[in-house]
Amino acid sequence: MELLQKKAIEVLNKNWKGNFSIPCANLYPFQWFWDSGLIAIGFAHFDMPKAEKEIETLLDAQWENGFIPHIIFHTETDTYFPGADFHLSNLHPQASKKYKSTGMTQPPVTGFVLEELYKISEDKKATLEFIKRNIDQVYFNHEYFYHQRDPKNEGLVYIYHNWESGTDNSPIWDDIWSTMNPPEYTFERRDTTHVDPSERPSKREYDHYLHIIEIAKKYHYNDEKIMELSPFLVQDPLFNAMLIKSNESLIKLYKLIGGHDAKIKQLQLWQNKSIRSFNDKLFDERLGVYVHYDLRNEKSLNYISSSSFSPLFAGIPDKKRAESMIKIMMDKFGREDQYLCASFDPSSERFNPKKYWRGPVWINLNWMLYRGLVQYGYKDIAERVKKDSIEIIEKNGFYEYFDSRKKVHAEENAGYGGHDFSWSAALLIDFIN
Ligand code: 2M8
Repeated sequence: MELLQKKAIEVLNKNWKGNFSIPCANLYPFQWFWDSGLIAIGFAHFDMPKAEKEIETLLDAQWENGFIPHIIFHTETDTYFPGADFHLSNLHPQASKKYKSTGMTQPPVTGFVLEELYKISEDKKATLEFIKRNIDQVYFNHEYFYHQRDPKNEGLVYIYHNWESGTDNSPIWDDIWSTMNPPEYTFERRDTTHVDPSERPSKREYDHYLHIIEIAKKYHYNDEKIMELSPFLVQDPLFNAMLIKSNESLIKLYKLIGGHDAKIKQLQLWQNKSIRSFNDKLFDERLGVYVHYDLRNEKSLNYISSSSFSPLFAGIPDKKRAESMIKIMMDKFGREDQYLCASFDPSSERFNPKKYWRGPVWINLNWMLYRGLVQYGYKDIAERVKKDSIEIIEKNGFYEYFDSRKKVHAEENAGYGGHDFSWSAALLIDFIN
């Protein structure tokens, strides 16, 4: 285990660029929102100044309206498409003047990351000072979500692009692609020069991704216009669970700091409404798990994915519901010949164990699942998730995602996508400490 930890530290230090981290070389050469948060948790175990700097740099790119972008383009490299010249964040009048970025966001992990840093810290006083300096920006980000992304005032925020979900080519989005017919754009993909194309989204999928951005750009990334016109408008259980988990952390941290009653009261109001709506609207009684809701077409997207179980991490289901969800997870995803936890329902015909978010195991989702299972008292299953996560890294290395079928790991390298991947390293460190 010591050797594995040493290697993980090497990966993080290699991907550290002086004031932020890249997810991995070549494939992802900039700073990504939720990667950054999860990477900071890893650094906190052995280099707190880097953990703090990672978060400070992320927050430094916050827009004047509280929005935090999903990619911050710190350099000019053209090894990634679509880059800064495509996204053109400066179209938005309140965009950061200091950094070029995208005009979309990602799962809001920063609140709970601050709490993790505090828990890990051996110098709580100093870490609390760091939190004091930064927490209001995170609060401002939540305010943005509740004011700009919750048109029905339900406490559930929408995402307007699959890249905002973090689960880019999930089979769930296929239902939305079938409602669209974007032009066939001419562009040069860069991801498929770094990674086997069979492990990445298709060209036609990219047409859809670009088309949504073109619409948002046409209206200068104006939230109201996006809400009105984006063909993709989804209430995502993973995204909303991250927001709820982060709300809870902000409440705890503000209490610890003291003197922030108004903010605590507001967070509590958001939190109560969010949890109520989440349970009422996003739970599918027939499937017995949480699902996505397509706000544009007003219908549930009834599929089971690893996002369906992420509400456990945020303490959203009651005990009875949690119990039946975990049973479904074990029946469908937890067979002995499978590693926990595939990113999409292995019994579905849309499942693909090699293709990115269509089936492979992801360490970040496993880490959340592990925490959720521990919180609900499912120690044995939690241990299996942890053991599986460590084992697939030990066997293959710090890949971006891994085949969920155990037999493949016995025969060949079953790690896919980017290699020496930061959050796989960071969360491995957290798993074993
Ligand atoms: C993947 O997404 C990017 C776009 O954001 C891409 O494919 O180019 C996703 O796995 C996302 O969740 C992740 O944050 C990003 C960087 O690791 O890569």
